[in-house]
Amino acid sequence: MSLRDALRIPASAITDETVYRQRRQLLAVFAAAPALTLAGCAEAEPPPPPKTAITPAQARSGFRTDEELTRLDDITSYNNFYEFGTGKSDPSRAAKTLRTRPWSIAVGGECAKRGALSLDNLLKGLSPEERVYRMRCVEGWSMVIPWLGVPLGEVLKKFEPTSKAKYVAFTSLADPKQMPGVRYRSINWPYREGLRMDEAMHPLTLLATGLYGKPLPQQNGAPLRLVVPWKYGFKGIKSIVAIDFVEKMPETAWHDLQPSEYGFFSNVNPNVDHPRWSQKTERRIAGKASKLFAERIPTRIYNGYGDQVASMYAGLDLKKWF
Ligand SMILES: Nc1nc2c(c(=O)[nH]1)N[C@H]1C(S)=C(S)[C@@H](COP(=O)(O)O)O[C@H]1N2
Ligand SMILES: [Mo]
Repeated sequence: MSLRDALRIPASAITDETVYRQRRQLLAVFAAAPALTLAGCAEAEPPPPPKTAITPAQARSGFRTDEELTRLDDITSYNNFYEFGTGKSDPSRAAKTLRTRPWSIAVGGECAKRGALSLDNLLKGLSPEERVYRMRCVEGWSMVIPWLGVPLGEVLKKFEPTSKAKYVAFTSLADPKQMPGVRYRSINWPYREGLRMDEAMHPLTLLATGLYGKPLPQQNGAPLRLVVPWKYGFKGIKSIVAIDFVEKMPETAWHDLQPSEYGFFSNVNPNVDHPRWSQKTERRIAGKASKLFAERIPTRIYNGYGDQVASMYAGLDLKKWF
């Protein structure tokens, strides 16, 4: 077990039976690792978020858009889901066999009520609502998608996060039996993502259960995936199996792979380029427009959701904390 692997175990995955063994492995790894490696892991923490309050009316103004919807066909056949291959058309073919029932999510870490929860219990008392969000991928394409889902904050509240919960860490399923892509080291599996607590509790952040009025197709992250409309698409982690409240900024799959290209915040920002290409414009995959020849349109800061989210980043240097 590498130091990386040892540190990646979500708190909720550590049961009484395994904790002793894992702690021994962890200690062995720490003992073997040169001091420099450990120092290198501890990246500087960003300044604490400003205390802001968003009114429900303000939030609701982000739930709709008049822009043309992306066709169901494109949403379900042009995907990124590396567990099923790195090609855009791989997931729509290979993910059909992913079993999404029964499904449970382990919720743990800094909260009063930890637990392994079934999907049905997790959503109890919450009826999915439809919200039309723009989604912007770091590769330069974007879609407009009618999602079905529940506000993530409503779900998280039930677990009573403690004052130590500064971030929320998410982990995807990584089952090589069902997910052929997991046999390749394209990503250090499992896929992981994270949000700052205020971002996770923000009313625009959706735990999506479906799209176009139907349950999520497997290739789009069934049965539950994250949708954070003001951030690049890769923050929208799919097929979530663990959620952990944590004190320190959690490691994320793309940052782990390429820290210079993918930051923790990943807010859509035309003024901060990806090191290998500009982020100033995007190609909207919508309506009948062809994917390849759609006109480029200017990308908006926070993907156009500035009214709803900019106050969370007041005073934060967006070039440093990209
Ligand atoms: N588990 C997992 N989640 C993931 C990914 C992935 O490879 N694995 N890809 C991300 C990326 S890069 C994007 S752009 C979106 C794509 O979502 P979509 O296929 O539903 O459009 O999912 C994100 N969530
Ligand atoms: Mo992406």
